[in-house]
Amino acid sequence: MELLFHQAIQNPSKIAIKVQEKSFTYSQLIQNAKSVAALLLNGKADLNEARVAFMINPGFDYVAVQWGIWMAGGVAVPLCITYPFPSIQYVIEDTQAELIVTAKEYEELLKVYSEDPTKRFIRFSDDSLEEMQGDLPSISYERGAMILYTSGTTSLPKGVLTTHGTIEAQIRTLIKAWKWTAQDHTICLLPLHHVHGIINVVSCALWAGATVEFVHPFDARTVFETILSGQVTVFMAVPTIYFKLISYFESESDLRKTAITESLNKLRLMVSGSAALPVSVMEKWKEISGHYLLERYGMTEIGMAISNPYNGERKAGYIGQPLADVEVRLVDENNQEVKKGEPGEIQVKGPSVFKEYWGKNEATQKAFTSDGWFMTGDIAVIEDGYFRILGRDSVDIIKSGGYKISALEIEEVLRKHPEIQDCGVVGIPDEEWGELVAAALISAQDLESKELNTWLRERMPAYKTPRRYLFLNELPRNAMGKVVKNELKKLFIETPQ
Ligand code: MCA
Ligand code: AMP
Repeated sequence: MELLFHQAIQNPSKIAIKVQEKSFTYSQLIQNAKSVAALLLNGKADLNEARVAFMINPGFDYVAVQWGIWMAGGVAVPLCITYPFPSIQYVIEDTQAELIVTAKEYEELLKVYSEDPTKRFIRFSDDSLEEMQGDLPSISYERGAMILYTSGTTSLPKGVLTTHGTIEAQIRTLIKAWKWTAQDHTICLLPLHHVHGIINVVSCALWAGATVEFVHPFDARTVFETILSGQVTVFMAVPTIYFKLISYFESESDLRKTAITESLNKLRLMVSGSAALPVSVMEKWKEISGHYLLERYGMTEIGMAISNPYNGERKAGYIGQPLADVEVRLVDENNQEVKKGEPGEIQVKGPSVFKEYWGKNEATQKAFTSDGWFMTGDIAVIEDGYFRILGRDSVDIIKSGGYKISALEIEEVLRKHPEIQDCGVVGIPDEEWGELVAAALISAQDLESKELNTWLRERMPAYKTPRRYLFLNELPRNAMGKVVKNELKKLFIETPQ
């Protein structure tokens, strides 16, 4: 990642990060990152890929700590700031994090680790950060750099390990495709425990010497206020955010609408991804902003792989064409390339593909073909040279608000509830969220959904908690006794709320 810092060093007095009224230059960022590295190294020459879990709000300190970990040779493990303790504990234990860095706000939540002699617990505040200088290790591309957690077809989330080389390849591809420059100014409103916020927004902007303005937590009014200030050039979000922005825009006065439209018009690029962009949202956004949203496709394991063009036609309902340096193919169930115009699974190869699922050799092996293609599980077709997603090969993966959620993970938690005998979780289509998590329950008595949600939120993140419940006497099953998820989906859709 030395090149990431190198670009930053070239623009020392330029504003790298803005958070509300505060601005931070590249030289402050580099200095603080070096001091964090020295603090983490604590006299050692190299962290040698020790996992460093950190829980810090999006902003200057977050980036300084992430860069500090990379400079010191550690593996960055960003903790989601809205997770309840059991979800955090899973990540810390699964990564066997040796160092834990926390902002003041999360000290209480993580305090059990301050008493753990096997871990170094660091209460982070930049006031306590002395200007430290020290030798930094030189780090080769193949070394591990980051672990991000993703839900899949197993009940427990998997850690996706990327190397310095992977991350650099992911950034370089996007810098080139979307023409990032030092003149850019972007807004970061996405969570920073996923690729979309970390790589596409923050890392690309800082690699290019641009400015990242943090708007956190997401709030439509603040987003429009920031855009109205006239500096923003690039904007990236998930479809749910565009949906929310449209709703807010429609509630504004005509005068405000005109002003917002004028300032949106001045941006050079607006991107949507992480979930399918409904054509209706794309069309409405075009009316409001004058922009054809650039829709692209990616995954935690591969970064971005397919994108509509920067110049050229952006097709509604399509994810575009393979990005430079990313090999993409569509295959049938025997891993044979499909004929022209036929649907197949998207498989990806190239330097931006992750190294392994952390500590899960079998899962890693299963995720790749014998000749090294990563199997995404997404089914697509190519029409007139553009890829169109048709669906996924697993009904157990749900995309809601851009978050990937495993139905199996939720079922496992629900089954621990003393009143629940059995359950089945599915995703049902929803205009705003893409899909909503819905749970069918078999219980001794009908449970209050409010109480159930309170119980669940102590055990899983809010965005994974079911939005709809259905109490049944039995679950629809096939002859083998397996729950038929498509039947369950139909039941939800047919049952009035
Ligand atoms: C929150 N709520 C939800 C969800 N999230 N309901 C259904 N589905 C969800 N996913 C509920 C909350 O529980 C709450 O309900 C109410 O909505 C408001 O919650 P809040 O947290 O305030 O919502 P928000 O701040 O408006 O959040 C919406 C959001 C957020 C900003 C769209 O979901 C978000 O940041 N999504 C982006 C996720 C992301 O970055 N994905 C990229 C993954 P109540 O009021 O009852 O409490 S990386 C990836 O996918 C690949 C690499 C790629 O291609 O990018
Ligand atoms: P994640 O594991 O959170 O990185 O989510 C990756 C998944 O998001 C992909 O496998 C796709 O199923 C989905 N995805 C990402 N971008 C798009 C898109 N533009 N259209 C449809 N699905 C998408």
